[in-house]
Amino acid sequence: MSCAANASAKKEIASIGDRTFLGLDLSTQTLKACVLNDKLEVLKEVYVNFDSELPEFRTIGGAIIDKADNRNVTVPTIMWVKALDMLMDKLMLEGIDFGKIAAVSGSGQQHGTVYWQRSAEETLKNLSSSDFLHQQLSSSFSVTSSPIWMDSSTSKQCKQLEEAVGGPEKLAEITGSRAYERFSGSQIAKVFQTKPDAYKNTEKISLVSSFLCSILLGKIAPIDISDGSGMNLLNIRTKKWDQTLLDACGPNLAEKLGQSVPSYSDVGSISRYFKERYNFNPNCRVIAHTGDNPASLMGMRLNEGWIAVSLGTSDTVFLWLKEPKSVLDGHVLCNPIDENVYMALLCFKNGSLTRERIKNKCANGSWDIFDQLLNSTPRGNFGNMGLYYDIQEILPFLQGDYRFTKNGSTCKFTSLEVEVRALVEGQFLAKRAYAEDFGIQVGQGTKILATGGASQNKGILQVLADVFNSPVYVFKEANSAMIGAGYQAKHGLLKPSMSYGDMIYNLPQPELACEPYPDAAEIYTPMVERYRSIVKDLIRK
Ligand code: ADP
Ligand code: XUL
Repeated sequence: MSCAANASAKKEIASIGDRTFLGLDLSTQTLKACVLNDKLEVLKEVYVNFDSELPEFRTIGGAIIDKADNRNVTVPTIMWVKALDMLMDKLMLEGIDFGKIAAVSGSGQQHGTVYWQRSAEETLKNLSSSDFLHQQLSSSFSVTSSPIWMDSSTSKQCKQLEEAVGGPEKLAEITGSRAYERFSGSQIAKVFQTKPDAYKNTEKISLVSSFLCSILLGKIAPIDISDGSGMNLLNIRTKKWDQTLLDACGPNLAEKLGQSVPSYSDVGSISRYFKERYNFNPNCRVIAHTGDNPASLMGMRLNEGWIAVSLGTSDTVFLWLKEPKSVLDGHVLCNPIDENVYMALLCFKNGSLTRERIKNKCANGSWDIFDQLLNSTPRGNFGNMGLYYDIQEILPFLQGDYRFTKNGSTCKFTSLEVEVRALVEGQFLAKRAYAEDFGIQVGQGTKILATGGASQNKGILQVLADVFNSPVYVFKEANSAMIGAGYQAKHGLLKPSMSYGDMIYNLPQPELACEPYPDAAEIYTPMVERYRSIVKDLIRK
């Protein structure tokens, strides 16, 4: 579309008084959608859970862990397409008036890659509105199982990427991160090395976010710079792909990735398929999709002095960064709101699914009993400490369960309640230790904003407040990535005439959920030091 035509389409949509915005989140366990009104209030939310509603794909926690080598973690790409069919039907059953949706944006679990077969773009352009998407896109993927962020099978490719630019420090300086197994660059390199024919037959490569966007757009959508900085391929200062890194992964990669765009970019109008099948307004705009953590940053409306802690399938800690910095543990990503600033991100793989395992083992599968056990033990847990890594952890790079009493390591704690507290305290001690190592100030004046599925749990939030010795706040709506995508839909539509700051100015403030107990610093500051020394010893072994 020409600039003039684009501007007039924007104008027409903006004049619709009761317009709405659609925000999607293709997360690890669930595909989520919300419809927001013009005041950014949530009108409707619908979900499709992969394990329970698409049992034919046999995922556990939304993923398939290879039985022969549990470092390989993938998702059948077509499952996500089928989930989108189901989500759209659910929105229709809820009586959503698709004609009022002025713009749509989305978020996706970060780092996962989708491999589009040659001719897939043709298929996307010519989808018939009388058939389901999953029927028509079933042969569109050259690699049928997408590697996702839980994968840790690419240590060899990580080494190659770091060597290509002169070491981990240099890679971190260019891309914001040293090489990480789950990052898309090493995942793409592994596909090239292990499935050369599939790589050759791949016309385009999307991230999970830009894949979802491509379906809505009816053509391959660009990768946005914020999710793009989770690939170890993008120069976070110039916002361009780094040719040396592309070459280290596979041939013709620049062509397969296409040019990256700012996250708020208007990338086109909704495809004919959605106009005809669901009666979307022909002027409905599609705004670039981004990663779930960048989308959460938007949805949580973070200000300076705030640290976000997301307790979803993965646990993450993130915050707004004015300037990029080079760190070896953690990531610097481009910011989804403004391409001149950045965000810091720490990711811990063993989040909710590990908490669920201990809940099932110690609390009969009940969060209420889990909380009772947690609350029946004192802060500091009588000197017991536990580290639980069901799958290969990122920070620190460890796997397995490790338990310690005051006097040294043990294979079993004396009671279920000690185990529950050891898990939750151990998870937050790790977050505080790595946040401090990143240079994040924790303590006086710090405020924590919690989100994600487990942020509904007051007992867990209390431990978070105590370990960080900081108050914890929450929004009523815990799905901040989905909400952030809805905000981005409006932001992308109205930019530059309305800034993100102006857009969110009147929205309600977060609510205080927990305050730290007065003895929190005295108990947990020495425990953070003990955690560091335990981890140092475990890594050395
Ligand atoms: P994702 O977006 O990564 O798919 P969510 O943010 O939707 O994940 O969180 C899902 C997780 O929330 C579930 O795995 C579950 O363990 C956790 N969860 C839901 N309710 C509670 C609760 N009351 N206490 C602790 N965890 C909870
Ligand atoms: C972030 C990360 C995860 C995924 C899934 O680096 O790997 O948080 O985005 O949520």
